[in-house]
Amino acid sequence: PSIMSGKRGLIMGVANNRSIAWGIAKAAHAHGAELAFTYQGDALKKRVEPLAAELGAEVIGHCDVTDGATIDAVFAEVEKRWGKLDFLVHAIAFSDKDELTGRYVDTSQENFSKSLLISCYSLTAVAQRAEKLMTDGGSLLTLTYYGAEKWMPHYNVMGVAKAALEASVRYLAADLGPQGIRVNAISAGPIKTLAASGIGDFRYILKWNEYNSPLRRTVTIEEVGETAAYLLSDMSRGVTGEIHHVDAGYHVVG
Ligand code: 0WD
Repeated sequence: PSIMSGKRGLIMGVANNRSIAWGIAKAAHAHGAELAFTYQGDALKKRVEPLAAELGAEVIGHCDVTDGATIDAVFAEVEKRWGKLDFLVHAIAFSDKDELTGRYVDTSQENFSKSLLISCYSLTAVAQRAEKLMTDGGSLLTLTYYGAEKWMPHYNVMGVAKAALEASVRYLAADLGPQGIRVNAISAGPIKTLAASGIGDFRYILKWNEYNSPLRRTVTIEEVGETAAYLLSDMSRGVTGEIHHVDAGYHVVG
C-alpha cells in the first residue's frame, strides 16, 4: 500500500520544475497523495499549470503570502473542494537580491521586514488557516537552510529569517500538537533553483558542499521529496517540531 494514499495536500512555492516544492510534489504523488497547488502571480501560473496537470492535480489559485486575503481565498477554495486538508508544504522565501551579498550588518529595515514576513511569518499565517481544515490531524512542512544555525557567506538576512522560521516550527508544533497536527522542517543542502540564484557566490557554495559533505556531493529535489513524503505521511506520526537535515550530511562537518 502507498504511504500517502487517501491523503490530500496543498503545495505552496512551486516556481518551475527545479523548485524544491516540485520535488516534494512528485514524491507525494508517487506515494499516492492527491495534490493542489498555489502559484504567486500570473507569470508563475503559466509554469505551475502544466506541472500540476502532469500529476493530475488541481491548481487552486493565486496566493501571495503578503496579502492575507489571497491566503483566505485559497483555503476557502480547498475547503470547498475537499472539505478538509491532510498536509501542507510551505516552500516560500524571499529577500532582496541586493542584500544577499556583502554584509548582514547593512540590511535595511524595509528588506528585513519583507524577508521575515514572506520567509517566516507566512508559515504561521498558513498554519492558522490549515488548523481549521486539518480536522483529522495533519502534517505541515517547511524548508530551511543551515544558514539558520551558522554564519554562511552572503545568506545574511535569510539566515536570520530561517532561524526565526525554525523557532516557529517548534512553537507551532507545541500549539497544534494537541489536535494531532505535526509541524516539521527539512533543512536542505544547497540546490540550484530560481531562489538560490539570487544568493551571492552560489556556485562556490555548491562546490564547497560537494567537496566537504560526508557523501561528497550535493542533494537533489527528488531526495528532498522522498524525505518530505516520510514527514508528510503517517510513517513519521511520532515526529513533530523536528528540523531534519537532507544535506548529504554537511551539517556534521560545516
Ligand atoms: O538551495 C536551495 N535552493 C535551498 C532552498 C536550500 C534550503 C532551503 N531552501 C528553501 C528556500 O529558502 C525556500 O524556503 O526552500 C524553499 C523553496 O525554495 P526553492 O525551491 O529553492 O526556490 P524557488 O523554486 O524559487 O521557489 C521559491 C518560491 C518563489 O519563487 P521565486 O523564485 O519566484 O521567488 O517561493 C514563492 C515563489 O513561488 N514565493 C512566494 N509565494 C507566495 N507569496 C512569495 C510570496 N510573497 N515570495 C516567494
